[in-house]
Amino acid sequence: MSVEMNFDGLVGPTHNYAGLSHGNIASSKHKGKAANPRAAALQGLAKMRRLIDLGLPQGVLPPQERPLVPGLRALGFSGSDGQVLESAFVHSPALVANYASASCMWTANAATVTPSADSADGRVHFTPANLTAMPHRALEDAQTHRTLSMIFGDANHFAVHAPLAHTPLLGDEGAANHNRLCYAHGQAGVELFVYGRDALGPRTDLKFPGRQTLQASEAVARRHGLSASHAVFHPQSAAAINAGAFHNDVVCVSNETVLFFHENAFDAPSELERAIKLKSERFGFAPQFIMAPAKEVPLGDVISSYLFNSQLVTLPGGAMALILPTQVEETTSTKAFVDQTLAGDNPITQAHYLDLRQSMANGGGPACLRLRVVMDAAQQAAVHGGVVMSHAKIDTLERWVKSHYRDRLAIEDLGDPKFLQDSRDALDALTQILDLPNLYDFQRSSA
Ligand code: SUG
Repeated sequence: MSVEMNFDGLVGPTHNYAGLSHGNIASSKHKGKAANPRAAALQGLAKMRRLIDLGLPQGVLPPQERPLVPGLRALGFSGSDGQVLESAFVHSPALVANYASASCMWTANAATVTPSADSADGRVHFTPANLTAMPHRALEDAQTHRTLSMIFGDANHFAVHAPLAHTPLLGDEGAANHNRLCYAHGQAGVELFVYGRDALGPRTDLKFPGRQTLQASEAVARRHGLSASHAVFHPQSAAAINAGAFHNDVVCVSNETVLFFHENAFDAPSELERAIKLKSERFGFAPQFIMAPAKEVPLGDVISSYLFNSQLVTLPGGAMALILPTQVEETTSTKAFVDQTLAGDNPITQAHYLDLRQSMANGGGPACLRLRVVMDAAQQAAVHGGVVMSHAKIDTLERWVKSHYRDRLAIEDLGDPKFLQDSRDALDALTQILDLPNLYDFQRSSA
């Protein structure tokens, strides 16, 4: 039987607020504030624990090596690793902030995933996202590719593609701009690719970057062996991007037959509904559209609370549940909409609110923190066991966080060689817990 497994990003020890993401309102608002990496990582682990308690399989993706000394060295800084970091920081704290971000925690941006029910060759396909739109995020894809290749290494079951080329033509933000609709996870379905910009089309009036391009979405679909009968391509609305919905998953989430979204998420939502309905007929299901009207739920409330950046999951008994950030409960319009949805004639019957404030302050809610991978039993058995979560493993990771992570991190700490060493010690210990030896550059170069 097929299940959907969420692979959450483990928050790295360098979690900080550098205000790096233009167009991400929370990131800009918290620029320069001190962060609490320890609380951030524990909040993320508490979410994983909650999902396990709800009966769902849960995996983890390890953080990347940051500060990324090889990246700084490639810019011409020299000396020991500590000297590279110090001299780069003297030159430009902002530059080091880009090479020190813990942004890979938002694993919805790690890759786009096509389950075997949709792909031409019956394997699960992954394309690591190149994240070219943001300088700090564009540093992630090489390690993401390596990490996914280690975890999903069995080529009989999985195909991990190389990331798309780093060109403005092919800006790819991964699963954050990808939704899937189907009767049940293991069955063939419709994959909805939402793009922010047509890189070959006329210039638009976007105030903030339209990160995902149509050309990247089309390339991913082709590589994954998705036939035209499975794929729908639709633009994000400029109104949503300009209001701060830098990824489509800030205004929309899907699960099985349900598309849950805001009225302003897409231009021409009725055209989108028509296109999905047409394709879903072939796969024998009727999609259900749950749209929040702008007059009841203002777009501003959606973006500050992250109502649609919820996880929408099917629990073992068949009930559908929303996993939401506490900000949704604290915002009158979004709380009312959730209550109305639970009482309405639709499959969503549960809402669970979680405190993810550390990640939320950088624009990352529950849905940003997870990569969904649908797998059958044989595919699940082929996943690298070290990253499969259990209560015992979460206990171990909590202890690891408590012994290695700081509870306060400010921008001025990022250039400190002692901080570099502490972060490496933490990651080195982590590779033992997750049984991923030599995952990081610093481990391979000192081997
Ligand atoms: O890419 N924030 C991330 C948030 C990503 C959220 N992911 C999804 N919506 N799926 C981003 O903008 C902020 C880092 C900083 O400012 O220091 C950051 O990268």
